Amino acid sequence: MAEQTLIIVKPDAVKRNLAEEILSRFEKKGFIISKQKTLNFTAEMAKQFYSAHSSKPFFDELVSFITSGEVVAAIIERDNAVSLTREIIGNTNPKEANPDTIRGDFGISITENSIHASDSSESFDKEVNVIF
Ligand code: FUP
Repeated sequence: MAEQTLIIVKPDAVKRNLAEEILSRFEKKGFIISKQKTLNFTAEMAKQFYSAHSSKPFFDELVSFITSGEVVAAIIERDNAVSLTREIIGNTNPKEANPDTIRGDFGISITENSIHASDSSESFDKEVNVIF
């Protein structure tokens, strides 16, 4: 059965004109893009979106980065969407991500790691309400 997840092409990748290439990787894997939107996060949205990390030492950096430029958000769907998407994006730290994953190929650093993807359907439900 089709499942939905949320991906966000982050400012580092949008600035390098990688959004189309990144979205096409998902289409090639059989995902349907059901909604897509280009936007700028406000600080308020960023704090809500990353609220699970609010006590972490990297929280301010995370908020500052995600609000630093345009992002491209998409709701994508296919069977097993959440776990397959996490495989396609790769390890949070691009230095540890496999080649052929999005973060392995395009990520610059653990903060500027090119893409976000929901890590569960509960996260998807929360995140989608911040963005769409
Ligand atoms: P992920 O789900 O792979 O995006 O990773 P996390 O939920 O653990 O982290 C959320 C975001 O925080 C990551 F995309 C990058 C950022 N982060 C840092 O900037 N520094 C860290 O040490 C860990 C995460």
